[in-house]
Amino acid sequence: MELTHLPADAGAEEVHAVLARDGALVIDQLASDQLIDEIAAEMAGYVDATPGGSDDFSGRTTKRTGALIGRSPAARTLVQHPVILDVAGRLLHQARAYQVHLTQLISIGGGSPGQPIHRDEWAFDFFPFPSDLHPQCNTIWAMNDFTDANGATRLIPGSQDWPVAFDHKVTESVPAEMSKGSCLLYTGKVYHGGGANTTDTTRTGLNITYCAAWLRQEENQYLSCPPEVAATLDDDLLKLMGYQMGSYALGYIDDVRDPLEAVRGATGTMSFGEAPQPPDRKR
Ligand SMILES: O=C(O)CCC(=O)C(=O)O
Ligand SMILES: [Fe+2]
Repeated sequence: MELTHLPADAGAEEVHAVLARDGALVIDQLASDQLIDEIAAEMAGYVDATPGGSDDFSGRTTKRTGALIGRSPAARTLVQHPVILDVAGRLLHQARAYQVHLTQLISIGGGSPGQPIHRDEWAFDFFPFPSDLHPQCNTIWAMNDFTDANGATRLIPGSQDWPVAFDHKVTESVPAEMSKGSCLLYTGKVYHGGGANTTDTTRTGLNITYCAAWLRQEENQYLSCPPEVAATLDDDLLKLMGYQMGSYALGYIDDVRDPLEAVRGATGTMSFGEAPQPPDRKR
């Protein structure tokens, strides 16, 4: 199955429908070159200082540079992209709230081998989520053109319902070739992996992922973004980072205060809010 591409003006309903059907799609040129260049400039020093990965899965010649919310004001625009958030809300609708899971520039160096084909939701300690329960919604924004040769992310569209298997072959997958500024969306269930980079230049993608707010985040947002920077962020972004209740009783501070009070000071709202209702899982 080929990967569907939608234009930048596609609405959240259409994007979500393709994502639910295929497990992945590309929205072409959703971000401007200028915004991508700003993020690259803000992150350049951090990328230079990032070592390669420590194992074959993360990639020994692949750099993973995180903490984008604290380090790159321009990246916050992508973290809060309204269509992406709308789509994430639709995919993760069974949870009361969702949150940022990780922010990471993935720089696959020239000559890097391909990453093993995997599911991102395996990060939750391989918990066997039901096939109709989505814990995670993912994006990779192309910081430069993604080609088959330079390590475009490879995916197996339609594989989101397949049984668990650790030996899928790269030959089963297709490359998410896309131009700079395009956004690959994929669920936590679809089989995929970073492609082999057979060129001598680096392929860079900005991986921004979201998960149900009752799960642990892959990138610890409270510790990755210094408190003095967090104090400058708007409430919506702070909530998205996890300064919100993850469910009726998840995430309060001390005397059952809303976690946003850790940044804003007393707001007078009790964190528990409404007593819990039996869940309507809408499965
Ligand atoms: O960099 C990519 O294209 C994909 C990386 C990936 O899938 C991962 O690290 O989980
Ligand atoms: Fe992945």
